Amino acid sequence: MVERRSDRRCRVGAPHYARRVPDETGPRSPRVPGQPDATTAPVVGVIGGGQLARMMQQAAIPLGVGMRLLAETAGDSASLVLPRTATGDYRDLSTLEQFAAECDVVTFDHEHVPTEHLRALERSGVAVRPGADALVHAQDKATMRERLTALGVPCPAYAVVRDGREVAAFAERAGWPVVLKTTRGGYDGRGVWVVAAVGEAESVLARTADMRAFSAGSGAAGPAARGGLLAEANIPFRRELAVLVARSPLGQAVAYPTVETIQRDGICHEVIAPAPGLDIGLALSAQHAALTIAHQLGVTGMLAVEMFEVDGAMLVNELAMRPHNSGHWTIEGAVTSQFEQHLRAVLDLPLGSPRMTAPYAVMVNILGGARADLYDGLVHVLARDPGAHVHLYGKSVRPGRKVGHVTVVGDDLEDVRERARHAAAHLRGDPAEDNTITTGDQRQEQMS
Ligand code: AIR
Repeated sequence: MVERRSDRRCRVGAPHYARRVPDETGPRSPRVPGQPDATTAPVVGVIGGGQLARMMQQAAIPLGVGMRLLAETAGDSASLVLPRTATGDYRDLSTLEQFAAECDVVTFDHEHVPTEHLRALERSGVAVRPGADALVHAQDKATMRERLTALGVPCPAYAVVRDGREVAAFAERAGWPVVLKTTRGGYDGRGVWVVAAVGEAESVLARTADMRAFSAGSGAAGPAARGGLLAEANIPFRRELAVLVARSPLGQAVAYPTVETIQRDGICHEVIAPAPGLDIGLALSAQHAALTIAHQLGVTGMLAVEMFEVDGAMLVNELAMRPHNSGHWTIEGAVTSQFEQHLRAVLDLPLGSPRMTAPYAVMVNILGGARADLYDGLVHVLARDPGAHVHLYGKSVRPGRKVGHVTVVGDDLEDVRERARHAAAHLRGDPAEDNTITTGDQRQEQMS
């Protein structure tokens, strides 16, 4: 049995905000590289070493909070900036147990850790945040749809389908095209297909047969989805919205302003905060829905709720329980960034203000493009716009991969948007891209 750090001195999750004091009688924690002897600050363990973990580390520094990483490789985006990085397989329970023993609380940079391993960690007393019972709703899309529907949260029509006949029966009521999604493991457009006929659906089912058989056998999928794909109605939305909320184990919760997200091929390209021209009633009901979901599901940490705006109402599309791309703007555009908020929430510290620091913030992703070395574009961008905030993730450039982002905040939305777009397009090596992204408002104008 591994002695856990939390056995020795952890008070994370105590229903108060007391500062921890070293236990005079108990064994003292060994000196940990990168953390002074004197501190009683907790150590947050993050599973996954991508850009989200990297930006969490950036937020841990001013709080004086320790962070350990379980990354896949020493070259991962966050491994490059964190001295206390373990490398290993997040699908291996003993690796997870050893890692958790060095941390006061365990959280995530992605949703791929097997649910049964999280439950095993919880049974042995590890503070997993968000907990497995909450996180499963972000891991398994069929489980999420069932639960949200039971809670009365508006969602697109859906069914779990295992063969062409079931897809056809679903299309009878929801219409073609149908959106097919793997229930687990997909992100950034991966694991999603839009099919217009039974034959196309059958070919997706055939291509995913091995993966579906594996998840049915391993128990990775929820009971509803075992061996199936999620079929959803293709929603003719006006635009996509997202709400980020944070909730602590104590139950304190805050909501960030409702934002517009602009996606292409399932990948987020741009985020505008707040969503321009959004009806105030709809903005508030979106925030209310996100807070209700966080409360009902018992989420701890950040929750991102992605939504479709349709005819003055909203439908929930996806959930994520970690800092999310729709909240990168908060680093400069809000009093408390989503990364700091996530750390505060998983440590059960008082939450910070989600208020914006300027009337508008626009974040544009840098997706892997023509330029192999992003640094080559930096001089131009920094010289052209001293107010632009550039974030490069240290990742190798692959086409379409999220390798950085730019945020600009200010009073004039058009100005802020143009500057963020230009900087991101130049960094990816494609200045011609500047004007190709349209917002929901512009799309509406073009259609009318
Ligand atoms: N991520 C997690 N879920 C969705 C996204 N985009 C972030 C995490 C993860 C990284 O993207 O930070 O570690 C993986 O990026 P990539 O480009 O290596 O697939």
